Amino acid sequence: MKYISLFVSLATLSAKVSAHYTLPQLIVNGAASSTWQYVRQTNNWQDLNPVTDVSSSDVRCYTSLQSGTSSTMSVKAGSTVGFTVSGNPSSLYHQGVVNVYMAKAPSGTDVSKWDGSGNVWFKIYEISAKTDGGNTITFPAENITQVNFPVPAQVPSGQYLIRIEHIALHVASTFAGAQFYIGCAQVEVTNGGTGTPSPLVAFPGAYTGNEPGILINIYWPIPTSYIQPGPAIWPASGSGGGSNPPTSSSTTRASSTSTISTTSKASSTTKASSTTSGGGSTGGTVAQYGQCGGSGYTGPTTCVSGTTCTVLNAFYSQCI
Ligand SMILES: *[C@@H]1O[C@H](CO)[C@@H](O)[C@H](O)[C@H]1NC(C)=O
Ligand SMILES: [Cu+2]
Repeated sequence: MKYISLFVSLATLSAKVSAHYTLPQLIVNGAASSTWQYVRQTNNWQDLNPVTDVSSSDVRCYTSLQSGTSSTMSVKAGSTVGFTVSGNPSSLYHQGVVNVYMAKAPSGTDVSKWDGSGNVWFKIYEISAKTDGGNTITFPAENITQVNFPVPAQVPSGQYLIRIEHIALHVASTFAGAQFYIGCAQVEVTNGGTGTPSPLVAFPGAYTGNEPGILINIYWPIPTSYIQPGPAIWPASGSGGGSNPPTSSSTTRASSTSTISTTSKASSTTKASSTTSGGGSTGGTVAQYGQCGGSGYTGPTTCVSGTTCTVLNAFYSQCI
């Protein structure tokens, strides 16, 4: 009896000290795969620690100490896939936001032999924060045990990496305080469309760490708005005149059980304060929501017409 209670209190203590996690299982057709079957095993598979240096190559797939490859799963364009959370507890326990990116392996290159380098990543999904002008900030991804999202129907067929990141923001008020929990799955998209994904970003490269959605004190003063890090989602909702991807995805919040696909909390994840267009810069003009200034920034500073370069912090000005 003594033994058991000692064990329990130690377990409780360690859960508090290192409430970290991994994203080791791909969910396809509602079923979770084995751990690290289709998701490349990450460096933190045992210690569960996050990446905090956004300039490190590990911000891409977090596999620098691992073999870096896994098996490749077939998924239909337009279908819903997901990642499970594994940890202590097995949920996105920290307050933060989620982004999901895809990158197509160059033709002729097997995705299992590809590292995902270059300007190849486009964002397909996000779970942002919700704000109401300064009274509250809430994180719809908080405590969810899996992240489900559609593979856009417009994605061309072929082999891809799907990269999920959860950016935990509980200690993000100093530079490199934000914690990145990352996983990359290998998939073969079938029944694909004819879209041209954009904008394309690189990892590392997509973030400087000074973005107002990464370098942020979420507690005080309560942020009046939240700007989701990264480019706009592709395809932009309502664009193209073609078929739009499903806009609703289900998430599963942590509950007393950790089984997959029970107690699903449907959330329509409308992007309250997120970007739906622009995000990058073309030529000498910065698109809406792109960076246009800040300490250390050397890129273009002219905002596309209709937007104004606005200082958000000493390191980041944005066209809004
Ligand atoms: C998440 O879980 C923690 C710990 O159980 C709890 O304190 C918190 O209120 C939960 N948050 C949400 C949004 O469910
Ligand atoms: Cu943690």
